[in-house]
Amino acid sequence: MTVESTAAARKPRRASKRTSAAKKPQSAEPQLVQLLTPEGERVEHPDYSIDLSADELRGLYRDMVLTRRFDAEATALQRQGELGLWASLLGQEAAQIGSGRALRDDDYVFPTYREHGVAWCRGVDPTNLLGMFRGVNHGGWDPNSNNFHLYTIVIGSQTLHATGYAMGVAKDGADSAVIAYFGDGASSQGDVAESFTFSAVYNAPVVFFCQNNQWAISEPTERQTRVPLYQRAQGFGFPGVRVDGNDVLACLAVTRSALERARRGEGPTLVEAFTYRMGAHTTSDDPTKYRADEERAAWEAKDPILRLRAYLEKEKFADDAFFTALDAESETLGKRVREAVRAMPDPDPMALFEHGYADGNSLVDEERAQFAAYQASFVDSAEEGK
Ligand SMILES: Cc1ncc(C[n+]2csc(CCOP(=O)(O)OP(=O)(O)O)c2C)c(N)n1
Ligand SMILES: [Mg+2]
Repeated sequence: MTVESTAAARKPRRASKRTSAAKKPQSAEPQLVQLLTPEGERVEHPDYSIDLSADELRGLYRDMVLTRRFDAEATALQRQGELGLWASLLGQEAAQIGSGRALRDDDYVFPTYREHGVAWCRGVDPTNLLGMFRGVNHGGWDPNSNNFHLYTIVIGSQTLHATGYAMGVAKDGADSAVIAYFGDGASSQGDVAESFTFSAVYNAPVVFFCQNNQWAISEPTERQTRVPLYQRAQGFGFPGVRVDGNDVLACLAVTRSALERARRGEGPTLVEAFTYRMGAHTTSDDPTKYRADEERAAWEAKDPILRLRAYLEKEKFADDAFFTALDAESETLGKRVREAVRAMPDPDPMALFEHGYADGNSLVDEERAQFAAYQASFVDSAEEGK
């Protein structure tokens, strides 16, 4: 190696045209489907309309407020050492409640690890979401009771599960639909591309709901794609649409339309919900290390809950008594979750080996025996000390 090349190698790497993430050209920024502006003004969209009663609108608001309260409680519980980890959905309430409320009971959901709002819509008790994060169970709910699959941490893999399930639904001749949630980062996974291919060619009744929350831990969306994510669908032969992910009405309308399309046997749709992760990736992450405060502030102005509240107040769809009662309900929920988590019994350590294989497995049997011996070694030393 020459002196020059060594010196060059030591220089800090400057972003070059080749390595830097290209700034997206303005023309590549498409219009979002929006039915409620950040200021809480109702607007119409030529392809998506929605007509909800005041009661239904208050219902969506209540769902978002209680989900945010639950999420805040879980974050606090992690900080108090009651949970090992928590992945907050702060900022993504509209994307999750809008899409979650578009579903029918017989539809099936394949979530990631952040879909607490969708779980809420499915009727999964929020306390059940916390067992895995406390480390006392492997999941915490029966997926088939609410047609809500267990949380999936292997990024993107649930899109394949959803596609396979949807192909099965079609073979059964049912008119249910399937929805797979995933993130902007997951869109780079091979599994997601494979699920797009399979669902397209088999015309599977599945909706791919991508919450583009702008970040995959510390990687911005510019590192995942050169085109708006929803445009990926075109190359696979099915429609894609970008919706304002902080607008619960638009998320509901767009998801409903995609689900209806799936039910009619017209195949998959990609919905890109353009939103923002207001909090950290998980409680183990510190976003101040990689993103600017101004960015978060800009998104705070588009808060999904505040904009629906502004609309409810302006149209007099909700009064003070409603908001006060909801505050009280939120506190009751927080308290219930806190107490339930603290009361969760520690599992038998040997339960770790259960549920991996229906019919057992020799490797797991070996590991179980090793772990049993290890556990027993503690008992022995305690006995010896007596
Ligand atoms: C296959 C795989 N690779 C890497 C990881 C580590 N990991 C956990 S979350 C995450 C980022 C996911 O980002 P995104 O899909 O945008 O979802 P978000 O967390 O923003 O909701 C990564 C890389 C993982 N869990 N699984
Ligand atoms: Mg993301």
